[in-house]
Amino acid sequence: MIVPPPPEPGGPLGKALRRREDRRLLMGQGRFLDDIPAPPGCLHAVFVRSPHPHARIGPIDTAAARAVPGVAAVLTGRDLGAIVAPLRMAPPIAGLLPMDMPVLPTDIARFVGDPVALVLAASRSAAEDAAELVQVAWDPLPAIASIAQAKQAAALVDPAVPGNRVSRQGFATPGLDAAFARADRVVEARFAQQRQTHVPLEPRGVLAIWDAGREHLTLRVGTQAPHPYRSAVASRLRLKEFQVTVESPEMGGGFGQKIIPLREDLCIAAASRLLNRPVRWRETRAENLMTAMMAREETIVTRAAVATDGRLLGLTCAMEVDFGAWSFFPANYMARVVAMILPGPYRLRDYGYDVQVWLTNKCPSGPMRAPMAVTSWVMEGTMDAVARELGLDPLAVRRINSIGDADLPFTTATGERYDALTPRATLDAAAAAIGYDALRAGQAQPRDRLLGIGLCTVVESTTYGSAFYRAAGIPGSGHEVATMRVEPSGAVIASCGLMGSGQGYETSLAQAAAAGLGAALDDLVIQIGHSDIAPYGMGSRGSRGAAAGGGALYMAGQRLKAKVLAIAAAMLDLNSAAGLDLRDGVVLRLVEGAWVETGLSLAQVARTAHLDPLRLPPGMEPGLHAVLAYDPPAMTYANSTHACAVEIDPATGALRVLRHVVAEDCGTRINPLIVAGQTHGATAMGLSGAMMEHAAYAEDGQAVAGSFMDYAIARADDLPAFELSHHDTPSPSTPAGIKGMAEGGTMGGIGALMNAVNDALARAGVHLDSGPATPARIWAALQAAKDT
Ligand code: MCN
Repeated sequence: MIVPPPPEPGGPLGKALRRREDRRLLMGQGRFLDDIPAPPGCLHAVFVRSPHPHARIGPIDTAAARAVPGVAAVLTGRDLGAIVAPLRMAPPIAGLLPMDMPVLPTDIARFVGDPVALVLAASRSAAEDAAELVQVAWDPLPAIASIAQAKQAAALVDPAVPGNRVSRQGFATPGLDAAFARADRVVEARFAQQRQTHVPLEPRGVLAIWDAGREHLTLRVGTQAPHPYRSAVASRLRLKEFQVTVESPEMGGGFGQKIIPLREDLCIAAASRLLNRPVRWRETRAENLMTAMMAREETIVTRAAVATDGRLLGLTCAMEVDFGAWSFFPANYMARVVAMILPGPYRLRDYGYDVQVWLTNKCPSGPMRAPMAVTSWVMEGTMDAVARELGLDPLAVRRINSIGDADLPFTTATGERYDALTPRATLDAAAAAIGYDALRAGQAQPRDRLLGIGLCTVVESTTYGSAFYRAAGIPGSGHEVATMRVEPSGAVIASCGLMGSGQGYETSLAQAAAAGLGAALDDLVIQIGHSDIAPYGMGSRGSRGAAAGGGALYMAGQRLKAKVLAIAAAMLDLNSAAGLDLRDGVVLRLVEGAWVETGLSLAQVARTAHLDPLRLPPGMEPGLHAVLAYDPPAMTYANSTHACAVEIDPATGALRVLRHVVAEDCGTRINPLIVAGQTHGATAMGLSGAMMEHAAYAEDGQAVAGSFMDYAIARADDLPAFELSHHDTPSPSTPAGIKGMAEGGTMGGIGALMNAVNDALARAGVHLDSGPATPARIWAALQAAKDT
């Protein structure tokens, strides 16, 4: 596909406009799921869940629950299994073991919170009361609570997965052994990231309305991907897609948790159909923390072959991932990401990895903002380990290895192609902005607090075109479809298959669409989040929204603009549209090198297109609309460098982030204010995860973080004011040069924070190779060093 050149300056692209949606959100006028009144006859749903990490499910006695006034039904897996097919968790990929996940298990519960029954009542309180009366004859089984236990295989999490290992994938360049043979030193480093969960401000929920007369199901549900969600519901409920409408109201965060329907959604949809009543479910915070979806529990050991000057000759990475009881994305995705992202911004020619994915009796895992967010910490922590071992400065080690302009285009050891990447520039900018040299000098002064500086350069995969899925062996497409209609008044309605959970799409996508068409922003609206209004699209994930969705809208606008100008030429009695342009809704003409107004507007052209078609050029279709599908390149990479300064009180382990600088490059920024907001949010998520979040389990597999008293997330006063700078290096291979950026902050935040903590602790001869970096864990590490 030929990618059009970047737009002319002065258009809507690149304007730091305030978000259109914020007015209603800040005024309390947003319409979230709970703001939608319950339809007449609506039932409220509460799930009965397993208190055991692993247990055989005996008979379920629902009599007492059914006797509670207001209770309409108590359903189990036997009732629902008849009308909902199980979720197929691992696609049929060679080397991967497929696993079927029943909507409600009837035989074995695999983790604390596994749902086993569904109570439906006229009120939420009646459903809650009744749920407590459901009697399940549990027969507890030995639980697998860690990878170490999974390896012993005293019990199997899934009978279809012998040895509890769901996948193992490896790779090595042919020159890897030689690289290690010629190394002056081999530096080993270990990284263990703790299990975390997404914590959207608004937990999950769904309102299902089955219309028996029309045999049609309407689901009002916050989803990042309305069409794939609808397809999954339709196929699991054995309906046709035109029998299901998915309407996403405003969404209070998703972070990867709200892409596909999870089991609860399917149960609610099925219950509505079965009982022919509207059914509403609202997840509690405890359910969201313990049972929705988790991520990030990974342990990695790297071995770096280096020369004494710090040059990286080769690297191996052995990763073990604890997936919990199921995974909502293919296990081979892990290895793909380690291949794709982990080598990051360095000239690493020889690389090998071994990725093993294990099942345990914990909450299932799935996509969470920044796939394998740990990779940047791993690579950048390895650079720090190399610097420590060789007595070199960490910044110098990065500079000597960093991919510079002269290296581009660069093909990584695993075949990824970097074109417009600026890691060297962002590294220098972040180091300068934080005052790296002055901080290092300050570290050498006597002080009662330990001062640490952490650097982390991120190469962020964005766009995920279809070629990515083909190459990775993962079913799926990366294209996005945009539609654009200009109504007779000149009002423009544009749409695509994305759905925002806080990204400000109504503003940024409007900017992309208006820039392509040349419409005035105020005349254009983005309509998304409705399966029957928006064209089928892949949804919001993997930082693809700006490039794939924004790109499709931009190109649809350009396609429509060509028609607008052809009509304008006919209206102006010109032979061709050459020398005409549409900007800000006004048709301009190039006269002696200057653009002058023709007196025609988009509205006049639109009126002619719709209502006076005989004035159109011969053979032209009436109306003014365009549909365009855009499949972006396999991958477009953005980059950024985070620099973080922290202070640790050695007496208490208290950690304070003094400053956090981000220098980033996501190509052409559609809306710099939104990019800044996304960087803030993503970085906050990374820092929060590194400092305190922990979806903890006890050794027996019991979930122990079920409220915000146990699961800490950073508050504003835990975080510094972020200091941002930008390098706008347009991508040569996307419309208008746009790259995505929404996840890099999370990766950089984790890496920079952990590296800063370890830089500070190194003053006391201590190293923390596992998260979270809580005061208690920092203090314990300092104490242990003192005691030895
Ligand atoms: N943008 C821009 N110019 C660019 C790149 C991005 O103006 N060059 C804008 C985009 O137009 C979009 C936003 O920044 O409004 C993010 O764009 P992009 O990086 O393409 O990411 P996506 O649109 O694909 O969003 C998904 C991404 C992911 S994967 C998660 S998870 C996530 C996230 O975005 N979850 C979020 N950001 C979130 N923000 C909020 N508030 N809540 C979530 O749940």
